[in-house]
Amino acid sequence: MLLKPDAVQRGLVGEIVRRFEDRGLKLVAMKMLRVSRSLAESYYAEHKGKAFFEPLMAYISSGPVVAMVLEGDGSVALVRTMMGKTNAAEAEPGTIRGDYGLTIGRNVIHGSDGPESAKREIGFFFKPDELHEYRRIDEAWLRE
Ligand code: D4T
Repeated sequence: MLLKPDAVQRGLVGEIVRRFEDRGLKLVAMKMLRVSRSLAESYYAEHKGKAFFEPLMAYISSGPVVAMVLEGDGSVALVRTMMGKTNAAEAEPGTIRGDYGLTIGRNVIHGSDGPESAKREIGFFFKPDELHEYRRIDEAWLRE
């Protein structure tokens, strides 16, 4: 997941991380960094040539972001449900974008859309030894 520059600028990092922690997802890596133009182009390569590509490049590299890796049962789908629709204007209240976003171009957060993209995206931001293996003390109480 990536907390985009607007999440950082608007002081939403703690609130968003809290939602995932409260839900029971395990935080296994976290880093603040500035996304370079070349990293942004690789990350969003599938969108190159589209009308929103240049504004997206400018936005994502406009300030620091927070990258993180969350682990848990069905975490990819769960995170996407909690984020809400890509276009924040259509996101349901109660979702992150539905509570904190107003438009598609400032939609606060990114989450991988599947295990393969998660693997690829984790590789952009983290070395293998930056992913931590540990047990949360409440793990026994999160599932039957
Ligand atoms: P992110 O990457 O933010 O999780 O978005 P999604 O994975 O849900 O959506 P996406 O790849 O389709 O879009 C990537 C990114 O581009 C912005 N965007 C997208 C935009 O500014 N205008 C648009 O019309 C679209 C389709 C928002 C997210």
